Amino acid sequence: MKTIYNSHHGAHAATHEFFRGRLVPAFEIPARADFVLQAVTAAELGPVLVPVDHGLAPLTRVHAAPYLHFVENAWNEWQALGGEGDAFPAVWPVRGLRSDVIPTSFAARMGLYSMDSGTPLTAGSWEAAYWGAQATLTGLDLLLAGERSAYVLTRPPGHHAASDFFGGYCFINNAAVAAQAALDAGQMQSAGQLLPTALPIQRVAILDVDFHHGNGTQAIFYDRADVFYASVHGDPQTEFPFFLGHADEAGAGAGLGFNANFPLPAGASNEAWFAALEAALLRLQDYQPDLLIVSLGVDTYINDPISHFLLDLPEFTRLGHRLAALRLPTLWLQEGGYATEALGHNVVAVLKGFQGASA
Ligand code: Q9C
Ligand code: ZN
Repeated sequence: MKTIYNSHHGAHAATHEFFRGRLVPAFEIPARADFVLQAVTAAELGPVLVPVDHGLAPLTRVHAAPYLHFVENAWNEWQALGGEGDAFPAVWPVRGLRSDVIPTSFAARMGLYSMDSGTPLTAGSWEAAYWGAQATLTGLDLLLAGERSAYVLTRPPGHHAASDFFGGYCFINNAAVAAQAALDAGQMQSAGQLLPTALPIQRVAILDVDFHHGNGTQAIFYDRADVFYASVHGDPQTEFPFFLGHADEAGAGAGLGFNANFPLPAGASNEAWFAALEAALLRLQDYQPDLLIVSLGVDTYINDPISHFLLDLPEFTRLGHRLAALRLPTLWLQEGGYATEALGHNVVAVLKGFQGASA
């Protein structure tokens, strides 16, 4: 399996984040990807490639242009204002306040385009997130050319980012960018505008196994039938992102029936986790997707510092093995996982489990 490594990830390097209203050392740090790269290399998973630039257009297919423009320029705005250290939002247009008039104030726009104060905006946030999306698109290209799977090693993660806001450490929703680009490639193919590739894609499934619900991914495709989203995650009653991810969120309009959430209580057993995964996979197989995108968060790990599931190496291997049995072209995207030193071993266990079972 090839790895596409976002070699720009280190540009996004926060020292601190707000956690329950206090500044604490950041969890989503460059060392995460460094440890994964080390483990992928040591395990000889396969060649490691760098991203090819596909430009901004594929990002604008799932993100609002004014939002992308804001994130791209936010650090310069913050610097021009004399901002010291990383930038954080502190005020949001919640119920009854207006979000149709866009204030000129930088602080106000930080709030308008975000969902939480736990996501520091740093000097290189845009660079890292932009190249993460490019790494994702480069991985998709490999699948479109007929490869069985590819792993995108990137940070910051993506699944909490919605069309027009960042949050949960995420700026660009890589899973959404990939799903949309795959459908767009399928469209061009049926219109005869592209050389036929191995895969004509009309239906994409996103399976999100990160500990946290992927509110951004769900929201982007909520009213659509061409992307099925399924997630197993900590119950939003007690876990971030709190305000989305309940079991009754089934999709809306044309998308009704194409969203499936499987929340589990904090501390859920591995047996319960795999039972939820099976329920998600039943739905996913019913959908008969042409392509599988996995939002691979390994913050389900028993020793993760901010999450509360109990998976360990054998369970990660089992996950990879199980997903191989779906026999689908599979794009793996790195999302969360904050037990930094174990991160690489956990990811490699999943991917080796997949590869072993695919061989
Ligand atoms: N004040 C991912 O795993 N932090 N994001 C909660 C509560 C948010 C995790 C802080 C955790 C986001 C991709
Ligand atoms: Zn997570």
